[in-house]
Amino acid sequence: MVNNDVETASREDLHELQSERLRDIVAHAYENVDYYRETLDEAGVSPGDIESVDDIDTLPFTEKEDFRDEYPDGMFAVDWADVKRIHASSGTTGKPKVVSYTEDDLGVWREVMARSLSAAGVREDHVVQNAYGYGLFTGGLGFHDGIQELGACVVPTGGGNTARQIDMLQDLGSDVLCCTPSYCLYLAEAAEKRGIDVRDLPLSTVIIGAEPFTDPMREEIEDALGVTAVDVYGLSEIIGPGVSIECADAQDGLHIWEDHFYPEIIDPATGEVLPEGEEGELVLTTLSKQALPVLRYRTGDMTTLNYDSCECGRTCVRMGNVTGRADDLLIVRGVNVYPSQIEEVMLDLDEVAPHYRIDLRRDGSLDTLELTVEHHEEYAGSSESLRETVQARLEDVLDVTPDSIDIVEPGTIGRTEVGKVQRVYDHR
Ligand code: DLL
Repeated sequence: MVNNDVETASREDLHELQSERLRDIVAHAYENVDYYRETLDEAGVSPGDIESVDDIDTLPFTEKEDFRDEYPDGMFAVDWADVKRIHASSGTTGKPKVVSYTEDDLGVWREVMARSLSAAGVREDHVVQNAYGYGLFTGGLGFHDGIQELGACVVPTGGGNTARQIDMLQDLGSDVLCCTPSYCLYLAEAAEKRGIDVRDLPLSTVIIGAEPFTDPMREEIEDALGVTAVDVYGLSEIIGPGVSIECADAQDGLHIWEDHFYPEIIDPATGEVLPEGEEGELVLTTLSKQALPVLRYRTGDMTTLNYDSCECGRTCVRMGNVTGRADDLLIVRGVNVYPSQIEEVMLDLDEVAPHYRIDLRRDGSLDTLELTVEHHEEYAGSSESLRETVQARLEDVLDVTPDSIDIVEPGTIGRTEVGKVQRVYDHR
């Protein structure tokens, strides 16, 4: 462990630390950010009303649109002279969310990333290949700094350039690879085309995040690369990667570094805080960030919280694997469909490769759902019989059946070499 005292603190001590930090951060946000002064005043809450984290639900939520409205620096709580790093999250529409860090914030980020890597089983003598994109995206530099803070060796390959990525894995014998789950599969596939089986390389762990993935997808990755796949979670508005991670010991939920990030789960429809264990939208409050304090941020990510003690000895709460976002819900002819439901079916079928896309269109007033899936390299049967199998399996889990299921050759569906994979295309 990197910070034994905090990582194994008693829940009481943690509560006290969180309460002290929350009081300070609310005051800091109120005093330095017009947006927070206005929203807290409107809600009739003053910083002095916050005595402990138990009062957190009196604070209003912050939403993605608020970041966009305050673009670029309206949410900053320090002078530009104290801002030492900028990142931004792209988003598919509208303005990016610009996020900032003071020198101390960068220190916190390095530490939570080092804690995360250590929890994932990375050691000082490991060679860690970092294939997250460097630049405004928080993945590349966030991992880079954390790997160095831990004292391991970083290979800063960044995103893309797959041929070189494979050379490095082979020639340097990298122990750990950090990249998105979809890129793991792409890399294994590209290596195979060059006659290299990644399973024969020394690589033992991949640290995957930045995109939702289901458990069957993780198994597919572990099989294809012969590794342990550890789930890492984070978002730019809160800090970047390093909000939470699975420990290699239990691989059963992601430990949230609660001394810096306070989690709640709410009902996305009503905003009501849900009891422990129930699934809902994750809301996070930064407890220490100076440049960009964020109060009760609605992440849009759906998960659960588990406060049971963990076999690794860490006492901080664990969140469930995020398989989707509150706004992922696809409404097709009035029926709710989550892409993760389709993914689970696809990955459960040996005849199907882990590559698919979902297209939604509107035909007159009717929605249509088209599914395209690649058959597995070794599948020798007919497309028609595979289509029937896929259709029957989907009918078991969905209340709406796809209007078309297209079985295509391996390699037909576009791969994502850089950035986040897109599997759903809503043309409506
Ligand atoms: O994706 C930070 C990151 C980089 C995390 C590298 C992990 C590894 P953003 O670009 O701001 O930041 O996107 C954040 O990505 O709200 C989730 O919807 C999604 N996401 C991130 N990690 C996971 C994960 C980075 N492990 C958004 N599982 C978040 C599922 C994830 N979704």
